[in-house]
Amino acid sequence: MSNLYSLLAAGFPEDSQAACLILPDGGTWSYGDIERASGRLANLIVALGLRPGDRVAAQVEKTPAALVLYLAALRAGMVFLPLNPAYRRHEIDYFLADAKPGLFVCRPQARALAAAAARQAGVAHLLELDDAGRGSLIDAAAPQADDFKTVARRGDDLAAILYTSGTTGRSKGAMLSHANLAVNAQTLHDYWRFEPGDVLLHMLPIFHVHGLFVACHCALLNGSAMLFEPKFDARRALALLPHATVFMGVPTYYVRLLQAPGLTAAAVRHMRLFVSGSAPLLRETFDAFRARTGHTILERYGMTEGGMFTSNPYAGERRGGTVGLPLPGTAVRIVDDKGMACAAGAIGNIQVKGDNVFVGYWQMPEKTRAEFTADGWFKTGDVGALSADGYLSISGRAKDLVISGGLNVYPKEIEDMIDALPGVAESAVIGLPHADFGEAVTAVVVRQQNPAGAALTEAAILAALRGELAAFKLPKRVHLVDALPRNAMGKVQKNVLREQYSPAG
Ligand code: MCA
Ligand code: AMP
Repeated sequence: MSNLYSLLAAGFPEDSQAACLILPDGGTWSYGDIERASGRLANLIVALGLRPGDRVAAQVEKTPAALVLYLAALRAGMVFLPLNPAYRRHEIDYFLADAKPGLFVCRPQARALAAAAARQAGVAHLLELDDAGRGSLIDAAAPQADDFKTVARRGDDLAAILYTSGTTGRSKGAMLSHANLAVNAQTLHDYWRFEPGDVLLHMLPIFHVHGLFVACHCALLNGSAMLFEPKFDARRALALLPHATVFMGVPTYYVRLLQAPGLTAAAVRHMRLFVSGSAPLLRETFDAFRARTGHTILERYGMTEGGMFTSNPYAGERRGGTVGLPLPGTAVRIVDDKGMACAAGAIGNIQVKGDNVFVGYWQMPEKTRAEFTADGWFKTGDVGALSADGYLSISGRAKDLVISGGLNVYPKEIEDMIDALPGVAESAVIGLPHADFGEAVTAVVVRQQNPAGAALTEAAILAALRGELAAFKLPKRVHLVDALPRNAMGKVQKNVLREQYSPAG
């Protein structure tokens, strides 16, 4: 097994001038440009003194250079660590201290914070990449040679670490190997029948599995052009869809597309495939999209800890309300709380196994062991059922997790921060149904019986959290109450809170 980059590059078109990235301003990066630019950056990374296995962290906006940085890290044998630009100092400190990258690439506007965080974590090199794809990273790479011999890697060598927050409040770095990513890329490329001439409309962020691995890997492996947009925008998507054949998005994208008056069958006539994932696609969205466009969205299911596990079929029945069938090479089983297999149709814990399933959590061997069964199945923390004909439906989550607009928010992290505020006795964070984001982060806070408690307001709590947390994690509402509902064991009954505060409730 070789470097994942070599697998991807084997799919690059023969004509190195063929377009790889087409930008909003009409500018184009050819496949040759990608190869040369990633060569220069790989040479720079090596020249800085990083060695294979070292981490390269990036907290940058979505630009061609950001994607090229990922490819360069792969080529040089480094372990890539993408970080959401929305993360604040508190979050970045943790990731840098935990992963100890040799190089951290930040945005110039975040330089002061990044420098302090990098100093504290002992990161040797800090370079900048701005929102136009320029900066000291690019300047430093400019004198480097375009040619770079991609470093050989073994299948189990790490290619990336992606942090997923944890139910305990502490983030875990999911270690993904070259083989994990390669096998999933190839499987999805084949299962979704990528074909010559496909053009991917790419509007997802590239700091998560969906945008970086699922979307980019399929396109690169196919030698396809990507209409590479900085972010999702429904109006812009409608303008670009006539030039694309494949679109991938989280359910919020489909909800917003349906609200746009221009979404008609004619507007998406050339499309071959619409894929949805990262959060549950409501049946009404699935049905409305089909009625309006004639296209049946293909829903799939996966996790940072292994990429995609299941997918509705390309040619067979795409069944609304399900996430389809186990992908080739991935096994899925449903077990009860004692680990016994559930019958078809019965709801239980979803477990998966396959070469795509991650290596473990970075420097957390015990956490890793706890998330696998003795016979090697990964416990997803999702709950669902397999139909007699093999379709998986997800009915809930055993893990305490809110998914808002396709982004994960772990209540424990927010609760810990709220509980630390003066005047707060305790708090519970829940997800409530939300028309746009699917779920909305909501906090229920109990005041202390003292002047600090009496002075607490929703606005004050939100203001205190804003500086500390990525904005997408901020509660959309904070409710102040006298007590939280508890069961006989003393556990907070979040289901009761969800009922009480849900919009329809
Ligand atoms: C932005 N905001 C959000 C979210 N995004 N609030 C809640 N949930 C969100 N997801 C807040 C911002 O902090 C800001 O708040 C305000 O909304 C406007 O920000 P803006 O950036 O303009 O919002 P937007 O452009 O409308 O973004 C919403 C979005 C975006 C398009 C839904 O979040 C998005 O692209 N999500 C996709 C994420 C994704 O790629 N997930 C895949 C993960 P304020 O005004 O207070 O500052 S991979 C995964 O889950 C697995 C492996 C899988 O199966 O794929
Ligand atoms: P992440 O930790 O960002 O990788 O998010 C993974 C989680 O997203 C899974 O464990 C599921 O709870 C959820 N998820 C992903 N795809 C789907 C889907 N199609 N339907 C329901 N939940 C999904």
